[in-house]
Amino acid sequence: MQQRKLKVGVICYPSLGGSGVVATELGLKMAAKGHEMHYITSSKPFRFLDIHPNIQFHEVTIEGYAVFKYPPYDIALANRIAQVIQSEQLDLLHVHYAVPHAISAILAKDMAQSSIGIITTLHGTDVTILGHDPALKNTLSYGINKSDRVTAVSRSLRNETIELLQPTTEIRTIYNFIDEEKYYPRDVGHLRKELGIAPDEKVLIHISNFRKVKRIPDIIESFRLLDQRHKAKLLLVGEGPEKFDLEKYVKDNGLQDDILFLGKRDDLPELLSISDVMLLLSEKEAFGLVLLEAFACGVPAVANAIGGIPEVVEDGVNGFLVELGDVQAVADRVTQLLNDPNMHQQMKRNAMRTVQKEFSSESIVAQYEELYYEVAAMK
Ligand code: GMT
Repeated sequence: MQQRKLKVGVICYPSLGGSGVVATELGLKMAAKGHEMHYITSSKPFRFLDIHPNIQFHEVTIEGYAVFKYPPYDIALANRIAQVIQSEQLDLLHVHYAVPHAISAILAKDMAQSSIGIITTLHGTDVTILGHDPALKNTLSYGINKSDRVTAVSRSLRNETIELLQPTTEIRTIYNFIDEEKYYPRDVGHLRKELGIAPDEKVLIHISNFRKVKRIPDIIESFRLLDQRHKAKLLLVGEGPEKFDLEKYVKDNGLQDDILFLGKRDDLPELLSISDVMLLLSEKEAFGLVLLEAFACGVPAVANAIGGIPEVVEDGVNGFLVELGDVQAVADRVTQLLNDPNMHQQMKRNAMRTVQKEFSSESIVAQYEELYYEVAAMK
C-alpha cells in the first residue's frame, strides 16, 4: 500500500556549513519523493539552487526595538513555526540543532496547541561545545528530552551526548550523505592552469569555515614539512574568522606562491577533481561532511582520529588517520600516498566505494523517511 505524502516543517541554519547542506539536500530528496517540505528560516537556505514545487520557504522576520539588547530571534522563530503548523497543517517538524531550534519548536508546538511530533538532529557543536557551557547545558537537555525522536550524525556524537547529558529520549545515529549527482570526478584540466598549478605538481586541499576548531595552522605546518613541498600546492577553500590571520602568516613566511586561499567557492566538485589529498585536522568534528564530498570525487583523506571522523575514514583504506596535533605524521602519510601511485589509485577507488556502500543518499534518506512516518503517526 502506498503511504500518504507528508508535510514537514524544517528548521535549520540557512548559512554555509555542513548542517545547512544536509538539511537542504534532505529536503530536496524528500520533495522529489513527493513530500511537501516547509523551510522556516531567517533567509533562504544557500543550496536552494534547484527550486522544487514541493518546497516552500517561510521567512522569519523580526523588528529591532530599542528596549531589546538582542532581538529575540528564537521567539520570533517559534511564533512563525506555530503559524506554519496551523496554516499548512504540518505532520511533523524536523529541526537541525537542539539549541536554539528544538527549543523554538517545542514552544511553537505549545503555542499552536498542537500534538505535532518533533525530530531533532544533532550536528556536533550544539553538544560538543554548548553541552559544556553551564549557561546552556540545561536548555540543551530540555530540547533533547522534549523531542519525540533525536538523531545524531555519528555514533561518536551519539555516545558523547549520552555521556554528557544522560538524555531520556533515545538517540539514533543517522549518518550524513551528499548528493552523488553533484559530487563526482570531472575532467577539469583548465582549472589547474587557471590556478597556476604546474602539470607535475600535486594538490592538497582543505575546505572549511575557517574557525579555530579546524586547526588550519596544523594544515599549513604539515604542508611545510612535506618532502616534496616544492612539487605541491595547498588549496585552502572557504571563509571564516581565522582567515585574515592565516593569510598574513602565510605571506610573512613567504608561502603565498604555494598556499592558495580561494575563498568561498561554488565549484567544489571541480576543485576536488584536481586534488590528490584532502586534509581535515580539526580538534572536534562530529562527522566531517567534506570528507564525503572529497571521497565522492575520488580524493582520499588524511584526517585526525577524533569525533566521528574514524567512522568515515578507514585508516589505510580510503585515507589515513593521525593523532591530533601530530603534523609530522600528517606530512609522512601525505608523502607516502603521493609517492606510491598504486596505493593512491587504490585509495581513490576505495574512497568512492565508501560513499556508494556506506553513505549512499538513497539509504540515508530512506532512514529519515522511515523516521518521518514514525513521528507523523504519533500525531
Ligand atoms: O563544522 C562546522 O563548523 C559547521 C557545523 C555545521 O553546523 O554545519 O558542522 C557540524 O555539522 C556537520 C553536518 O552534520 C558535520 O559534518 C560537522 O562535522 C559538524 N562540525 C563539528 O562537529 C565541528
